[in-house]
Amino acid sequence: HQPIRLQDYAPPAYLVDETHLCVQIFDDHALVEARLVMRPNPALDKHGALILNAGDEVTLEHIEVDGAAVADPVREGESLILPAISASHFEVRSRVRLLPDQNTRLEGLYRSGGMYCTQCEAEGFRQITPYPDRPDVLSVFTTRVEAPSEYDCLLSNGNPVGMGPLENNRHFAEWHDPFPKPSYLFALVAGVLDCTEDSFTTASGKSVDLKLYTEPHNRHKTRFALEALKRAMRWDEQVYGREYDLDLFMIVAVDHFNMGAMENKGLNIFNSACVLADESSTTDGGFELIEAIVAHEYFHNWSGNRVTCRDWFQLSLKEGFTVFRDSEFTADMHARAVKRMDDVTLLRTQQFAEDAGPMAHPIRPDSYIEINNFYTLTVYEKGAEVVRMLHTLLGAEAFRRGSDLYFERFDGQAVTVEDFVACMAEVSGIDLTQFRRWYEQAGTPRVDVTSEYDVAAQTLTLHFAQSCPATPGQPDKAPFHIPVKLGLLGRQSRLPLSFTTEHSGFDAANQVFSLRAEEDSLVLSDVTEPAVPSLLRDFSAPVVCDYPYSGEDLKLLVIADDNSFNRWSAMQTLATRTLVALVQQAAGEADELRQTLLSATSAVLADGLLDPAVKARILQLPAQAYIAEQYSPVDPLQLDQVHTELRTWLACELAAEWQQVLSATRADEPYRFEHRQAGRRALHLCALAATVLADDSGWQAARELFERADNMTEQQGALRLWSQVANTEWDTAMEQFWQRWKSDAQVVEQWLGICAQRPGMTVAGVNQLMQHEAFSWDNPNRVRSVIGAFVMRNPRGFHAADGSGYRFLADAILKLDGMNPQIAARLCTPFTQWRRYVPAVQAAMQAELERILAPDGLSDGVYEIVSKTLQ
Ligand code: HT7
Ligand code: ZN
Repeated sequence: HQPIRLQDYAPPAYLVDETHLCVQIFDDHALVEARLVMRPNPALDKHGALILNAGDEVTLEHIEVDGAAVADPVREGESLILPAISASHFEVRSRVRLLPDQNTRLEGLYRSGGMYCTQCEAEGFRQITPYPDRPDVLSVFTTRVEAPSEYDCLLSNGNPVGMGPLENNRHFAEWHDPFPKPSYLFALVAGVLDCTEDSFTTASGKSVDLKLYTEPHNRHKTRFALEALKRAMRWDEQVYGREYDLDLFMIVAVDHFNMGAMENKGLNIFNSACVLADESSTTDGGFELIEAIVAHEYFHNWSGNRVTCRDWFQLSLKEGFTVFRDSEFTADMHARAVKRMDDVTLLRTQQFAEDAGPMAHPIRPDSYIEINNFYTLTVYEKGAEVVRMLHTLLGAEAFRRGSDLYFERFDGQAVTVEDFVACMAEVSGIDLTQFRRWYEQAGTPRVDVTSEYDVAAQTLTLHFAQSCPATPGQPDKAPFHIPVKLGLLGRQSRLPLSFTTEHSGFDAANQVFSLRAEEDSLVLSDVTEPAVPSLLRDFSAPVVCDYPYSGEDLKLLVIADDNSFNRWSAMQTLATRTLVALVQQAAGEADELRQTLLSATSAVLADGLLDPAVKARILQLPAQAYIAEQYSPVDPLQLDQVHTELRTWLACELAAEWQQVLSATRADEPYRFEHRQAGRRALHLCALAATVLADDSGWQAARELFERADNMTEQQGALRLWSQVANTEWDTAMEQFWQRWKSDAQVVEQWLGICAQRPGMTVAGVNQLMQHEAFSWDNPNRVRSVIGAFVMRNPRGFHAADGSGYRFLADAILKLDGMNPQIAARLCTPFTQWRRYVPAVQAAMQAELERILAPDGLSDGVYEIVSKTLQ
């Protein structure tokens, strides 16, 4: 379990100009022949041994250099070491045997149901053929696929260049990808597939064929993704000036997949759950997610594929930038403020916890044991926030010039985050030296703000102090460059106030203060009345911003802030403070906050002008996971109880108002996925949640909705809410739902999730659920739907006082580690917070962590997380 360090980066000794692959698929094995046209890297004086990566799943049958067989190549771990070569050009040929049917790790070439497919990022290509499997080796690929004729679709990257029959009822297809690419972008698919076709004409008039391949029974679920793809293609042209470059763009849906999707050049491979959709079986959340993922993978064609990463430490270069791009796309397609609330919720509830835990790392980590562990919320979501801050600091126009320069200067190259930031600095003239610390320092910074108002001078002075907690390996942090977007709200007038300031760090046009020092003060003049500051508008930086607001200040922001994101944020702060006071049994304070929360909630419920989607989000209490970050030690069962009690109390106190919302938001038109309708449904489900909580017979409203709804959002929403009241009618409805949907894999996954999250679910119950025909250990979606949902979204079940939830999770991790270590490592997440809990919980979790670490042969992935968690 050796760490790899950024500081040890060395350029590749040899380059690969051409990669010619022949992949032959047989019933019980596959053969891969490779011909690599190589040369020593001209940038280096000395070249040393030729080291290829060869994974443990490949059986080497033959290898030769320029026609001379290498009899006994040295194999050390995943390295295949060949003698140094001085020729200016040379060819390496190899032949290996693979067993795709036995590949349960879903990395390299594997079988998913009736098809063969590949997953190469980050280091899966070495499980296909010996190769310099690193992102800074770019090569032009030509791929021949041979398979039994029944597999009618044989696909790979680029353009098709040949196909035809072979002996023994076999056939072949040949593909050529003219764009040099790293091996992690290689892909191959062979299967009996149905193809839905479409086309797109680029801004410069080129016609691109779009093809979405699925297993035949899923053909009816392809339209939405294709439409989303075309929207994304147009958006990337309009907003970034990026056109698609090949004549063909393909997407394939596969059922067994470790993550959401993969941006292989010209041949994206998707988890079926992240691409297949139709109006009867997909929820509003599902549609939005699919649209975002389709766009994300498409956007990688430039941010990741045409310009790629020099090494895996630079992962956020492509992922942070691409998440920023997909998030802006969604904001433009639907509602900007709502998208911001959803993104910030994810960041605050999960990424902040990661940043405060034992796996905390900068968005550019400086070491890793298993790179798959670093596809994290920090690299993706915080990485996107860092790009967003650049966008805020530069403004849209300069940011676009920076991205144009980046794509133009580095097209066809493998680069670093410094290269990206340097382009942004060059076009804007802004000194981003200090800003680069965002890439280097882990942890969530805090910005503490206080203020004083001088009535006579009409000045409001804001005092800022920034700090950042210590994280593993980084005890002290240097100050960050933090853009704080702000506004003022008059305490009496309840109106936005204008102001002026002389501070050179204040961008008046955008109302953004650049906080660079550890402490700084901003004097705002012409402030005509006492004001409540509205800080960190639109979440202008990924920080915790604290100001000593009174409950009434927060209520004023909730009701009257002209920044709708901050209305939501103020409500989150008010609810968080209330919950923390309740948990800590701070009686007087808790009661006062609770009353203020009640009256703010009532005002929001009565606001007829609010977008229902915004209203639904404002009315949602922050998740328990977020509250658990605010204090320690946490008793998870007590937190769950307090959270439920507060929701119930608000539901009972405002029962009449909720009833009104419930009837006002009933569907009055057939289902369509669009913002206005989705907002209405979200609010309807909020009101239904209150109804179920407030009244013993409230579950009947859930049953009524389940029976009436013409769509999956409301049917599933109703089933989830109704599940809080365990009754036989619910069991019957779940059985009915199962019978209706059991042949739809995506709905079955949702159904399993509802079962696993049901209040009252125990380990015994989950074990029983895992005997159900719908569960399978070798399908990551099913594992996530049952085990993931139970341990991450069922606090009462997972944290059962007898420790059974922790034992269950440790057993699952150990079992999965031998099958699919990536999935096993992801499941370790709930244990990483163990030190935040009360002593009894800590002791029980620690014992399980030690049990996981005990056996020999643990994967790097699980070892890294568990050992760092115990440190
Ligand atoms: N770039 C991809 C990340 C990825 C992945 C995808 C599927 C299976 C395994 C994987 N390992 C890494 C997905 C993305 O961010 O677009
Ligand atoms: Zn990505």
